[in-house]
Amino acid sequence: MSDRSGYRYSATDPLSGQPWPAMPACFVSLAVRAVAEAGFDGFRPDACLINRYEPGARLSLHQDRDEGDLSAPIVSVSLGLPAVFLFGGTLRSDRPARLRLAHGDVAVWGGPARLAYHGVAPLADGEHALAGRRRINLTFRCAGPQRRDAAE
Ligand SMILES: O=C(O)CCC(=O)C(=O)O
Ligand SMILES: [Mn+2]
Repeated sequence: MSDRSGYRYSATDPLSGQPWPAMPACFVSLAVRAVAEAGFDGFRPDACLINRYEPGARLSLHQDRDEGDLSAPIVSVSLGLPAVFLFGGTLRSDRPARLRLAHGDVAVWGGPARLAYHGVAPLADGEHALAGRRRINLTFRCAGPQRRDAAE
C-alpha cells in the first residue's frame, strides 16, 4: 500500500480495513514452479503486488528492497499489452538491458541480481484481446512479517 507516509507492505487493505484476500493457489504454484526452473529453492511467496499500466505509463528504475527476505527472488508475471522491461545492474548508473515482456511471460530475478535496478519503459498503446488497452503485472515476493498500521 502507499499513502502520504510512503510505500510499505501491510497485512490489511487500507480501504476496507480487512486482510488482503489469499493468493489463489494456482498463482502460488506458478510462482513456485518458475523459481524452481530458474534454479532457486524454497520460495514461498507471502505477497503479490499488482501493477496496472495504461498506455504511456512507466515505472522508473528502482530496486525492490522493502521485502524482509532479500535472499528470496522476485517473480514477475506479465499479462496484457507487451512492455519493454529495463533490467540493469546493482548500480543505478549501470546501463539496463531492454527486454520485451509479452502476455504470459514470467521473469525471475534473485541471488546476485536480487537488488538489480529495473523498471518499465512507457507502455506503447495497443489493444490486447483479453486485457484491452492495459498491461497487468503480478510480482510475487517474500515480504516477511507485516506490522499492523500504527493507526489501528
Ligand atoms: O511491471 C513490471 O514488470 C515491474 C514491476 C516492478 O518492478 C515492481 O512492482 O516493483
Ligand atoms: Mn520492482
